[in-house]
Amino acid sequence: NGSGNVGDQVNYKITGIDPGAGLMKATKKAMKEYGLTDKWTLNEGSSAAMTAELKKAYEKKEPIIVTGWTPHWMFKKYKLKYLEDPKGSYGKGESIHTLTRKGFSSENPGATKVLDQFNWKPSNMEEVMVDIHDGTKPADAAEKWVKAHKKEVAQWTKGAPRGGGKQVKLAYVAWESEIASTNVIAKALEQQGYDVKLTQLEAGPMFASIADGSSDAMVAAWLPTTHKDYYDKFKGKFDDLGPNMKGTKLGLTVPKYMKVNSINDLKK
Ligand code: PBE
Repeated sequence: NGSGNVGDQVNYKITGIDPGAGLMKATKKAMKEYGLTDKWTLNEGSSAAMTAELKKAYEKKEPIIVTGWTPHWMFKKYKLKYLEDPKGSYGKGESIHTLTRKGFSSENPGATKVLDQFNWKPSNMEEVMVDIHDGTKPADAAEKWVKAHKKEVAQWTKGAPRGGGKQVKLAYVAWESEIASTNVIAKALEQQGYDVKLTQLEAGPMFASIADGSSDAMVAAWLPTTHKDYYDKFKGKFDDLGPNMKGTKLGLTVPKYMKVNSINDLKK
């Protein structure tokens, strides 16, 4: 497919996502560290626009480089690979943490308990993501998952009192992974009798809304690297309930039909 080096093939373009994503920051860092500076550009957009471009290229077997992460449905639907990152620009494997606003744990100990016990695997999240990608509404996909995984959900709600209609305001970003996780924990809380409200925000405002108390909780803090800036900026203004998932990954992603294997090779 195509001639010349990889840069020429993709017009020196990397298809990114929303500018607030930690993945965009990591990609800018990677581009510096691997010397992809002069001709290369990182396009900003959204994760939905990124996957639309990927689909278009993939169907025509055209070369494309996107910013990718795991868990994501795209690794289930397409044959993709991460470019090797020998310099470690994208950091190591991470965890996704649950954060709550200050004061929430004493005002709503029941919901806090559920949020604290919320914990699942990348493969679980991928199931929900694939279902949503296949056309199921996020709330319906979440309900389906919760119904089919009573054992897991029982562990999250174990020992937590009924909600009695108490409100829980969850903030999230429209990343496919976070659409899935936020809808699933929302269903688990609703099942427990809480009145859950979802607010979609950009990444910075999501962290800010926990810090200023306008949201109660989020299940979308990728740590220690991806959201380090946001985490450090608001440190002391939220409670960190710890990981709800381990084993995530970020990096430059290409279809397997491309010959390139390492970010190092993009310079050639
Ligand atoms: N993501 C998905 C986010 C965190 C969750 C990898 C796109 C980010 O880069 O900030």
